[in-house]
Order: sequence, then structure tokens, then C-alpha cells
Amino acid sequence: MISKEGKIIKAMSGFYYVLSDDEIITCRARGNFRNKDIEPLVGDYVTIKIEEDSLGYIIDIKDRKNELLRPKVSNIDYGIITVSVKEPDFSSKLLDKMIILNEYSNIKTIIIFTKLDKLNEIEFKNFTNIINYYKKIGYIIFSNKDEDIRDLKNKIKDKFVSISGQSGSGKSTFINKLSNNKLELKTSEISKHLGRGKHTTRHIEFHKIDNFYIADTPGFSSLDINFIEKEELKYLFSDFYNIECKFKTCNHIDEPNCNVKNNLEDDYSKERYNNYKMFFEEIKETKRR
Ligand SMILES: Nc1nc2c(ncn2[C@@H]2O[C@H](COP(=O)(O)OP(=O)(O)OP(=O)(O)O)[C@@H](O)[C@H]2O)c(=O)[nH]1
Ligand SMILES: [Mg+2]
Ligand SMILES: [Zn+2]
Repeated sequence: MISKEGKIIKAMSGFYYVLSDDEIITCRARGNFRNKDIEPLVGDYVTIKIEEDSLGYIIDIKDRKNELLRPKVSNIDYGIITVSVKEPDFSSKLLDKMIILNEYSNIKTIIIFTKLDKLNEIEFKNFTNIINYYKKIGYIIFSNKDEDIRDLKNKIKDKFVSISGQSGSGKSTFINKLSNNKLELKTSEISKHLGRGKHTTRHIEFHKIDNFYIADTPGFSSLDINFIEKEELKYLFSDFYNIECKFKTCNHIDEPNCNVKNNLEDDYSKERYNNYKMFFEEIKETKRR
């Protein structure tokens, strides 16, 4: 029996695939992880033991640099979010929730807008305002066009990144494109009837492209952020993070002399603020039950 170090790059049907010295070893987790409420995550650095039957067992998980809750991946350098501007239609609420999850886990966000080709000229112009607002508040933004892909590849050189987003937003399509279609990850048309994706990708898996690793993940149709304390929520909105109000503890809801509320100059900051207020109320309601 030998012991090795490696990194989990894929999880599927109870098996973990551990990359160790350029070799991929199929592993099970030792029962005691599950007992202790520790679940190995794709992205984890692990110690494995290899039995005579050549199946590996994960016996130790190294401390994580970070951990994203949805999708469940660890030790990532950038959390890429794909957002389709049409089919499925753009939802600022879903985008803001995805950003909140990255902020909560202290993971740097890159936003990729997909399906811009489906917008007409006027729609595209309007959408530019949204893109510019997210840029203004500090997020890295790319489209899935060729020139942007070049810049993105420079940014994520030698990194481990994950990609998350609504089902049908084009995660797998985008990864195929990054690989110059060397990868042929399964993709499907969205359901025209429901306007949603079909949950084509079913597991989390890192793919090596050029000099970076990117994890394709299953899409979702809704996201729960109600595990966050409502007083914590304001720290996850980079647009209000540095604004000081009369009261240090201001939650920017209905306190007097609130500079966040007084400073909503452009339309899109109002949209973000309204999302904030809605999430705040949702969390409050959930905790009351
Ligand atoms: N017109 C257009 N279609 C796109 C674009 N990106 C993706 N699509 C299409 O959108 C559909 C869904 O793409 P997928 O890559 O399967 O989406 P996904 O995010 O991986 O979905 P799940 O695996 O279900 O989470 C496919 O039919 C793609 O061809 C784009 O930029 N423009
Ligand atoms: Mg997919
Ligand atoms: Zn305030």
C-alpha cells in the first residue's frame, strides 16, 4: 500500500478523481469524512492511500484557501460567472446572488456575458449601461467574443478557475470555445417552452486548457442566499462597501441620513439597491419562520 498527494479534479457518482503526478487515480472517500461532516470537494488537495486493488482512498484533506458553496468547489483563483443576456433572459437578481456567493467566499469574480449576439442594436446599447455599471463597481467583465477570450486567457494563466451560472447560460459552450473546440463537452438548446436550460452538465470537473484549469459545473435555476445574516449582506455589495452613513450600523434600509440611499444617482445603482433590499427582506422573513 502506498500513499500519495494530489488534487481532486472531478467528482461523480461517489467517486473522486485525483490528479497526482500526471496520473488520475479513482478514489473513494474514507467513511470518517462523512461522519465528521467533512465532504471532499473538487479542488481539494488530498492525501490518498492506494490499495492493492488499485482503488485509492482519500485519507486527508488539506486546509482550503477558499470554498465556493454553489457550485461546491475549493481552492479557486477566480469564480467566473456566465450570464446570458437572452434565452434564458437576463436577471439582475440572479447575477447579484451569484456575485454575493463569490464575495461571501472571498473569491474574485469574472463575469462573462453570453448571447450578446441575440440582442438587437437598441437592446445591445441599453445592455452596455449594465455592463459598465458592474465594471465601475470593480468586476472584471468579458464577453465570449474572440478578442475577449484572448484577454481572459492572459488573466487566468496558470490559475484554477470555476465557471458557474444558470442552466443554459452557455458554460459548457464557453469552455469548448476556450479549448478551440478540442473539448467537446455536451451542450443543449434551452427549452423554448420554459425559457430555461435543461441541466445538461451533471457533475463538476476541471478541464486543463493551455496552462489553466477550468471547472465546468451543473447550472441552476434558482439560488438560495438565506444562510447569510442580513446585517452581513451589505458587506457583499462592493458598491456600498465604502459609503459611510450617519449610523455606523446602518443597514441602508430605513435609517435616517443614509448615504447609500441618498447616492443612488444612476438607474442601475437603483436596480442593485432594490435587489439588496429585496434580499435583505427575504433573509429577514426566512429567519423569522
Ligand atoms: N446564440 C448564442 N447561443 C449560445 C451562446 N452561448 C451558448 N449558446 C447556446 O446556449 C445553449 C446552452 O448552452 P450550454 O453550454 O449547454 O449551457 P450550460 O450553461 O452549460 O447549461 P447546463 O449544463 O444545463 O448548466 C446551447 O444551445 C448553446 O449553443 C452564445 O453566445 N450565443
Ligand atoms: Mg453545461
Ligand atoms: Zn446607510
